[in-house]
Amino acid sequence: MGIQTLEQFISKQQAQFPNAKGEFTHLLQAISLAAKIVHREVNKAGLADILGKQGKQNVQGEEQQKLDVFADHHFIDALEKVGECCYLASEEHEDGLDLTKQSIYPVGKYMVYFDPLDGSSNIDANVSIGTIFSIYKRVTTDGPLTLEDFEQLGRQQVAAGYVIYGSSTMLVYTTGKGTNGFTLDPSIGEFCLSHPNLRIPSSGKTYSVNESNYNQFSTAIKQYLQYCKEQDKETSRPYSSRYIGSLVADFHRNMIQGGIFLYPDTLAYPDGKLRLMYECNPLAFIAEQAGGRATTGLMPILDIRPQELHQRTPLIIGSDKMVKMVEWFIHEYSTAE
Ligand code: P6P
Repeated sequence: MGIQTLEQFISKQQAQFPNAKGEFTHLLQAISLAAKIVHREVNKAGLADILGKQGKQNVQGEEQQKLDVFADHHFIDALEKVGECCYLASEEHEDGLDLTKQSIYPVGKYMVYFDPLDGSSNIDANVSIGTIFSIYKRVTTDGPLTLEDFEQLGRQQVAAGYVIYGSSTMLVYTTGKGTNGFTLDPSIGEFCLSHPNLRIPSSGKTYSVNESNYNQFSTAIKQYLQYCKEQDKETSRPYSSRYIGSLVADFHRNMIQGGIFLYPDTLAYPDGKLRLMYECNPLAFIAEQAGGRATTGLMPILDIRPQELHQRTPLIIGSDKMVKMVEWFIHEYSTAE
């Protein structure tokens, strides 16, 4: 089967909806454009003076790398100009952008939450980094956005995806009909279908967690990590430990090879470190659509009722059987405690 570009793939998907007006197609094209622009800068970051700190802190209080700012600017620019969005929320900004109130461009029905460049503290170390995006349709039909629009569950996402800027740049996304992966061919400037109908293997041989937090974990999580290290041929244990410290890179590895990623609550992050709206919900939607599983340990990530834009949640995500095993440990030890 010859090359199928992202544009061709999206058009084929749109053809299944006779009364589709192409709004969603335009939205994905805008995301693809911004991803290509970020790809270009990430791939020459070592050369340009773009490396190093911008000297400003973002709302997370983290040193803001210039590439962060660059990526944030280009995703906002592309998403505002496409005229299909009514709300844009970025990890880099305290408040979302309500386009129904302030845009010189046409306003549409899509709400986009995104982390423009996650793992950016790894840029100087040339470690893979990524963009994560989550797309909802507004619930209200027009006028100002209301709580009903902002409180939508992760299960109500119409699409979610990530871009991983690694040895190759890939765009992986779902619209609720399975998960597909596209690899950027820089020689033609197109994302080409490379991983049709991605499925996370139901089990894997690696676990991914920042073990330096071990002493802060619950008994259940500690017991699960011991379980990972035990010798058991039948379940390919002991698992290998793989932790890149870049969420998209750790998640993508598990998408391809199977495995589990855990960022449980710790003393430093009692609600977990990772963000619900633009990290955990999109990855949970992608994982479930690929046959995987995503939980806080007590409930599915996609069923959390959002309260505020930058809220955090514990995250356990990856191969279905491995995530279920952690849930079993949590159930066993919570009834015991
Ligand atoms: P820790 C990167 O800063 C990030 O937000 C995610 O990409 C990554 O999974 C996590 O934090 C790493 O956190 O505490 O293990 O360094």
